[in-house]
Amino acid sequence: MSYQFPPQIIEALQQAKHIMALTGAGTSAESGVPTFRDAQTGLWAQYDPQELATPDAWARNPQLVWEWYTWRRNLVAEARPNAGHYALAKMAQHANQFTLVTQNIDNLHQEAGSSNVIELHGNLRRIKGANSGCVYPNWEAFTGSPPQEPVSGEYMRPDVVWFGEILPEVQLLSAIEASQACDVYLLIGTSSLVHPAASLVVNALRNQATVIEINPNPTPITEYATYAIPHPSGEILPALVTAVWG
Ligand code: BV8
Repeated sequence: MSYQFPPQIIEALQQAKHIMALTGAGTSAESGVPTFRDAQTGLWAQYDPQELATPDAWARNPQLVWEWYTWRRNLVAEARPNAGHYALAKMAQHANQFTLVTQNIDNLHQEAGSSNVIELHGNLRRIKGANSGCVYPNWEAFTGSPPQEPVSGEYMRPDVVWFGEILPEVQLLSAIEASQACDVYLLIGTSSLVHPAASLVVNALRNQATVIEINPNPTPITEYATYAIPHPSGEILPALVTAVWG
């Protein structure tokens, strides 16, 4: 990796009172999990994720949506955390205060050892009653496409936030609080196109926090970031943790 960290980045992280990290699908790209911007592969090439990840798609064709998520779950089940996930878990041990907020639903931060992960968009490992919202920790216990809750007969759905659905209140409020309190905001592997997650950085910018974007491609935030590091997070994050904390 040819990137040299400006000394100001090292200093900002060493002196940070509260580091917040917001991660997106790019953080899992090096684990082989396709991002939303990647073209869907194979069977799903003809579908647009933003069409399938919606209550309307579920109402129209719950079986298709369930099978799409089963395909994604199997894809994620084969994925392992990459060096970027492990680096964020390590950063949390060094930082005075560290808040990890993710838009991802692949559970890879938890598998890398991160705790207290704030999941803004849910988690593909869990399913919930489509009407009751009653959450079940694993979907293997159920059969059917989509499965039905044995007693009530209600359909089960993935415990994720679809487009047009409100985000879980506690998680969103925690993320907002951290974005307002942090003095370093890491924006990692996200196109910053999906709201309200994408607008959290505005709170950090408003408070003159040091905003560090890690993304090989430019985003709508790049020009406002204090530093933009155009490299993959799986490479940069371990190098950054070593450069800052040895
Ligand atoms: C809501 C779970 C309100 C499901 C997801 C305000 C302004 C504008 C629009 C809206 C707004 N408020 C609401 C909206 C509408 C909508 C929205 O934002 N639409 C966008 C498309 C314009 N938002 C919503 O609907 C949200 N709900 O606000 O409700 C409301 C109010 C009242 C009543 C009802 C509702 C809900 C949004 C959550 C949707 N669910 N996921 C599932 O996954 O199936 S979002 C989903 O897409 C992901 O979770 C993720 O968040 C998003 C994709 O974004 P990224 O993670 O950034 O991934 P992406 O592929 O886009 O980019 C990857 C990046 O990684 C790229 O930049 C790439 O360069 C980079 N990269 C690649 N490789 C690497 C890398 N970076 C580093 N290292 C690498 N190796």
